[in-house]
Amino acid sequence: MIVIEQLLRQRNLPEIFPKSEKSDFKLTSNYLVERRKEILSLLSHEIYGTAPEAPENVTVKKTDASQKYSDFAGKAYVSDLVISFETETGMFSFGAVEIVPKIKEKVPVFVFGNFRGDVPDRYLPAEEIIDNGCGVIVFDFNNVTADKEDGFSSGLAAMYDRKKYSWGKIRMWAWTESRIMDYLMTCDYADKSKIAVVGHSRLGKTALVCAAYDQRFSLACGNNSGCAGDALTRGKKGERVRQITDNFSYWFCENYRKYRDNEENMPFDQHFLLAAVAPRKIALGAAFEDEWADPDSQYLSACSASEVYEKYGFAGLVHPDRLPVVGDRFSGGQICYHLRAGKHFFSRTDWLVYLDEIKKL
Ligand code: GTR
Repeated sequence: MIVIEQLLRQRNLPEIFPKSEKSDFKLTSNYLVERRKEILSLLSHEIYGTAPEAPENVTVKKTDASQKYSDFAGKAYVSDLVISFETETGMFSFGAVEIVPKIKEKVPVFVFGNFRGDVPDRYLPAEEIIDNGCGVIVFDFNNVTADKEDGFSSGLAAMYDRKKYSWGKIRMWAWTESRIMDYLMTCDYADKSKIAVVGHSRLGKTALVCAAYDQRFSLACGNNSGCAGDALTRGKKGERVRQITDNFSYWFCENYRKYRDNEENMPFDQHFLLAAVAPRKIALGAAFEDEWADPDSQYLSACSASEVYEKYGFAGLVHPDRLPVVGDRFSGGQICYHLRAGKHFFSRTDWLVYLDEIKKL
């Protein structure tokens, strides 16, 4: 791996396992568990913010919605869900749509934060998901808290004191996906060992953050997640900490701003986020024309996080000694990376990869 090793050296990344510990590294599961906790607290402190404890009870009101949307030629149960839980200042509820194929076996399920509540949607090929024997619970992230700078006054953001929890909105959406997981744990139709979290772009960042903190997810699919998602920040092209915090500072905790034009001083990089998902599966989608996200930096992040998977005794990203080209799909290990042609978008091509990966669990 001469080429890739050299490219990684140029990025000057912080080590997931600091040197002193590495030299007399003992492969104890306890060490890996402790290091994951340290990485998560670093990510909470420096980028995504801290979140409240999970609520004790999550209740769900379910109503048939097969007429409202479609039941896809009678192939699926489609329901509106209202998901509720107690917060520090009262009850909070948000809506989602559940689509479950009418088959006898337990099914793999995607938790999907989307930009809209439409079913199907240009980012949600619902019938194809059903035909692949999978279920999906989709929600409009604006129903949780608005995707705008509003002084944390909308939805879930308004329910908690931000002096107590430093979470930005990415962490809020991710935390909400865990509330959907709370519900899924009670569903007979769901194969609990095959639950994935998936999202595109800002919601791809969210999906990775969700799976990093919540080990009940067996697969995290980050589509075109880029800056503050899967892509390495050091040496990144396109969007960097300055741009993302200029436009979307409310996605993060305050501390992230310290790294504007100062990325070399970050005590982490985005491979730490992937490391916190290990040894569970990750599927990363990149698009050739998506220079803002930077497909090479997405790929190198996966290469570098592979070290952690190896410590757990698995292969991470199985890849050749070169940068990716259009059409590449590396899915031989626990990390899958694909680079498709075209622009920043959540396309059917991407979904077909994630469907393969969930079915392989
Ligand atoms: C962009 C943002 C990216 C990405 C994208 C999206 O404007 O700079 O980080 O999240 O939005 O969510 O579509």
